[in-house]
Amino acid sequence: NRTFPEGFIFGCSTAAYQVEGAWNESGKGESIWDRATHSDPGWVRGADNGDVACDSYHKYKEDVSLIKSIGFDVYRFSISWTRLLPDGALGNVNKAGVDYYNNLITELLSKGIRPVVTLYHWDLPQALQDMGGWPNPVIVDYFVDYADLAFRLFGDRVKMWITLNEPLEYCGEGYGTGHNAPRVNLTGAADYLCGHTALLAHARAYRLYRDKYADEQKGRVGITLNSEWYEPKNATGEEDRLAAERAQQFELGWFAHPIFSETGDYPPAMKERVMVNSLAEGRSRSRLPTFTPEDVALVKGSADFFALNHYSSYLATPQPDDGGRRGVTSRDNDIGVLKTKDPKWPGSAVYWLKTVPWGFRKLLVWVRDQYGNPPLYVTENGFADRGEIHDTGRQEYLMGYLEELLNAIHADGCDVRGYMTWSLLDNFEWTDGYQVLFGMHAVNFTDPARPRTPKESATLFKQLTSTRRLPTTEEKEMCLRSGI
Ligand code: PNW
Repeated sequence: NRTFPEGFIFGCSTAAYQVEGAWNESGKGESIWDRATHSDPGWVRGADNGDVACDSYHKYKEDVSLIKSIGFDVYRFSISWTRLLPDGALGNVNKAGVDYYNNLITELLSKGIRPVVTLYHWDLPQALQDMGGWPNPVIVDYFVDYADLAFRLFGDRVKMWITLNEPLEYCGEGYGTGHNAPRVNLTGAADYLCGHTALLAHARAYRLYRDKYADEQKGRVGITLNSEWYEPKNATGEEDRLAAERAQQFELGWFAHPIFSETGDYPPAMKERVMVNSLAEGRSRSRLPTFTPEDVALVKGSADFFALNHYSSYLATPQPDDGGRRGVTSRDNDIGVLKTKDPKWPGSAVYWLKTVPWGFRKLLVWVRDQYGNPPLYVTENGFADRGEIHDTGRQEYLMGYLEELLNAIHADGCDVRGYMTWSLLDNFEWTDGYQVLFGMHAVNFTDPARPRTPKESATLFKQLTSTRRLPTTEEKEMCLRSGI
């Protein structure tokens, strides 16, 4: 069955720092990505940054017409916290920022496209980082104030909200490995503190919406969690099966278990392992913070739907020396899993992204079983190349992943309600700059006008949204030859 269910939603995603540009225009304040890219330009590949990016701040009408021409139902974009609140705090609301998002939302709705709005896609106000950033629980209050403002300003027209995008990534890479802004390298400690604040900030924003806005605005609020699929390296070995399950719990479970499980709180296996390692390091308590019973109750059930970003899979086997138990503090050692890629899996422009469609289906089934089959939206899924128009790698990827998504719906009974692809445009791919590109439209980043050109996958999506059915390979080829 290649048909998508009645009411299934198609869309595409972007994030403010990756597409907007205008980094200091019309009163916008400085974010941690502005600071990190400017203070150490060589840090990002090609010394690139998001100062101009796709210039969507000025070209949003053109973006909306591209979305319209593909026939998407929704557009997922993020609000730049510092465009609305330059210092991160109420007291200084930037009128130009309010105007920009009002204009974007109006433009979308005038073309029949519904906005899906992410409040936080990694661009923390630098002023809040100066207070310690996400590892400091004071950020909860600032985030709730910001969310309150956004609900009040835009909630009459925005009916689907995402509080945070991928806390696993921005905590793990921003405060753990130091790979992303704000480049804090305190793995196994500050990443867990960040995650704790993130869960509380999300839950408080969710409860605020329910209490103050839901009756009148009738919108829904969720959080976007990302997960790869972990497949046991040796299919018959119990050790590898346990390693794969542990990786799944430490990554998706870290955030999903407190919100979507029956019991709430962190996954038991995660609490136990971090405690054991912490004590082995001579500490008197776990590096993983503790939720009070009130916190557990606050966070449990704090989502109206499950939003999932998924890209690829890993093979899992236990980390041979089980490093954490030897006293080196790191989140990787807490997980204790060696992650590899099967060399047979087709590759992309980045090492971590291989085309493994069946992993998507297994992950969807895992979510169904762990969390009671929640209504689920895929909020990101996509493929990286060098920006070519004849994007066969992306087409193969999308055909494969959408086929497995259909299997998950029709054969496994997963309650998947929508699919948003990453991304509308080639854009600033974080520390990979403009060398690794995920768009269905190419952008010429050397031309000040930043012209957009549809890739072949844009045609494929056009066909998808008009037929609501996944074409066969032959139908796809025919459609590409005729240009719809
Ligand atoms: C997502 N991984 O991040 C982000 O939400 C986007 O902003 C980003 O552009 C997109 O994926 C493509 O990278 C991820 O290594 C980055 O597993 C890397 C991973 C997962 C998610």
